[in-house]
Amino acid sequence: MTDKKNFKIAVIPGDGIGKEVIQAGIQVLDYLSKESNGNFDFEYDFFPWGCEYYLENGKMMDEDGVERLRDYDAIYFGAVGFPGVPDHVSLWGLRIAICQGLDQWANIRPVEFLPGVPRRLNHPDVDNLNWILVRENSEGEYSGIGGRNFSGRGDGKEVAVQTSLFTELGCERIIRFAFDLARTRKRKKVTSVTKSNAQQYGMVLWDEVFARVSKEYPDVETDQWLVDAMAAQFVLHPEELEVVVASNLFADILSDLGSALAGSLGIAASANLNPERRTPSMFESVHGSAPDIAGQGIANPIGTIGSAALMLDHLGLKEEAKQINLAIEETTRQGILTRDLGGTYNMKEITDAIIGNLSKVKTKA
Ligand code: GGG
Repeated sequence: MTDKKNFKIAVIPGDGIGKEVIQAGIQVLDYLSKESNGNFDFEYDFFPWGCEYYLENGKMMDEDGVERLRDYDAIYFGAVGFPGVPDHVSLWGLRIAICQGLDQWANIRPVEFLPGVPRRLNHPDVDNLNWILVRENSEGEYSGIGGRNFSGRGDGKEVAVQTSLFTELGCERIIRFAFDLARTRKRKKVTSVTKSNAQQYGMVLWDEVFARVSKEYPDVETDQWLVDAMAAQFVLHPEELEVVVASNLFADILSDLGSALAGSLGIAASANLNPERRTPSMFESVHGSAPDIAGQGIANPIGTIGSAALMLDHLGLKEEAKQINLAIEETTRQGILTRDLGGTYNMKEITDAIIGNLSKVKTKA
């Protein structure tokens, strides 16, 4: 365990079900800190940023928001996006502003097949599947470079340019991260995903960097796929997947596919990491704000609680991180499931069950 005992966490519930699931995650964190008998605790500062904040203040977060987050040990994030604010405004004004502003360049998104969850995937070894997506989180298709021409070409003749940015440094650091991660896994394998037949500049650079870096990891198996074929591989041969590294957009799409195959987007956790630890990392479920079910108390908290486990692991509380994951598994094994997984339980019931299972699984963690 880490020497540090008091962790300062910036909490950004954000929008929609983000506000609900983040409370479930905090309940789990508080339970663990209480049970630690003073070994560690969490001090939370809540930030009201999000779409409501935008409607009142004309901005998704304060101007100095990124700077104010710098001194925290971690950021715990709910979700962003709500009707009334254009999605590109809310996403760029909050999540991307933080990820890019704090150089959280590695986004990891484990795909976990939990026991007791009805799978969408028909695979003989479905119970033993799990893999991890490594998403480049600072550039690629999310470079934000481009523009629209409003110069009066006439109706129906507007032009928009959206440029992807691939730098050798950006490619190298994420590819190296994926190889280092693969070395910690049972099967040491990295799959690189691009579309370099069609994207002949940036993604060819990515491929070249992948080939160069892979030479330094002779103990790690490699393969390379085009993103369309990789989408099919997720369904047809998921047993071949271990660590999958891809650009910002491609890994975002593939992680939704992976978690849907495992049962639901509601169970997918993620971490936006600054691996050098120069800045705080941010932990959030993969799912968005789900306005259609917001405020009803029926959202699945597993993705957000699983993200708390990734946060504890990052903070050095490895046993407690494992304990959370085992408690989640135990809960789904017992058939305690939200509606997205075919169950009838609400968010509070699932959260209480996970907390109830934390002590049960403690000795196994
Ligand atoms: N909790 C994740 C979340 O709110 N995601 C909203 C979203 O649209 N994200 C887009 C992205 O991650 O690229």
